[in-house]
Amino acid sequence: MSNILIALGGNLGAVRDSFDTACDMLSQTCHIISKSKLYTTPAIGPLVDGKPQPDYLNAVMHVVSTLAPYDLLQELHRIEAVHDRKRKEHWGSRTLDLDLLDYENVISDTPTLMLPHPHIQDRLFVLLPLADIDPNWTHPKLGTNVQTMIEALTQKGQPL
Ligand code: PH2
Ligand code: MG
Ligand code: MG
Repeated sequence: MSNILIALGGNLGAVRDSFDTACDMLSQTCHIISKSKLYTTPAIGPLVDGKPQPDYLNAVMHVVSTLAPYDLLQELHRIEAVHDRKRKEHWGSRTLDLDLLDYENVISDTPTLMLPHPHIQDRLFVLLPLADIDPNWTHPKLGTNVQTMIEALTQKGQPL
């Protein structure tokens, strides 16, 4: 069994319901150990028709699974697709985004599998829910823990 961290996000449609059904689907291949609280967060990304995108709902969960990293990634993409996820604009609005944050501290830099997720340290919408799961989780590449990464972003004035 491998320890895995997954981020959930969405800002289109009934996002809470999408999170629930995504968890149900994920339970077929993963055992869910813990879930963070749900966070309402301002969208980071381009304006749509000159207006800010709707707020996101974000969460993080800890699961264990025997799926290999790439197979798990495929499964996350399949669950996104079932939720009508369209891959159009970079960082555009989306019904459901499932990001593989960490897989048993594996480091991988191939174009198809980036581990840990390259933006963990840049985004409070990932780090705050992650702190609910484990504030001492340490980034396998940077050697910095969640609490320290949150303090660095807060000092830079990143809104949440
Ligand atoms: N995800 C993005 C782009 N912008 N903004 C918020 N608040 N939350 C997200 O999950 C998010 C985002 C790309 O995946
Ligand atoms: Mg994402
Ligand atoms: Mg994604």
